[in-house]
Amino acid sequence: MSIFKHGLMAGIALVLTAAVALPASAEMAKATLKDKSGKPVGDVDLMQTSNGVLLKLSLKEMPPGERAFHIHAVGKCDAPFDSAGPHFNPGNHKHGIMSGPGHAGDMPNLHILQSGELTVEILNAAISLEKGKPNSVFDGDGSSIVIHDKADDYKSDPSGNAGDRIACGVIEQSGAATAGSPPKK
Ligand SMILES: [Cu+2]
Repeated sequence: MSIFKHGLMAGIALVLTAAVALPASAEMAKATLKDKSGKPVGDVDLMQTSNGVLLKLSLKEMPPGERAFHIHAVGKCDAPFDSAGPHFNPGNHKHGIMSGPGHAGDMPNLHILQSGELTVEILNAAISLEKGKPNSVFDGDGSSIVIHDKADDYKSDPSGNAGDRIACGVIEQSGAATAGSPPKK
């Protein structure tokens, strides 16, 4: 009896340890991208990892071609999306991965297919979904994801000469995931 009890306690201790060992960084977020007419053109699922935030982007009915893809500093997407503010830049750097560390919101250009679709995963190591971190996208005024009419030249400050903003989505929290559970859809 006492051996059984001991075993049970050990089991409980193991479960507790496993729960504590879950990464504190299991935050999830999402953004629904809309064009200037308000039509939904894609989704982004964001997941905190120990190496940054993984963005899973899925686009449809977008104009094909090479287009800039950024995190912008304000979580507000009123067409024509000037409301989203400049690039998310908590480190106060100049724009562009070719001119230094760049903005935290700088990301590689998207190459949207002739079908208007694109599915891609991008890791942004410079941002966080964890509130309170200096590079958290959930700061006082939130953040948004923006796609531009032109490609980012990776050097022109402050916006990479990327032209108009053609799609925008506010980054919203979508709850914390437990290890092994599938991302919410
Ligand atoms: Cu931008």
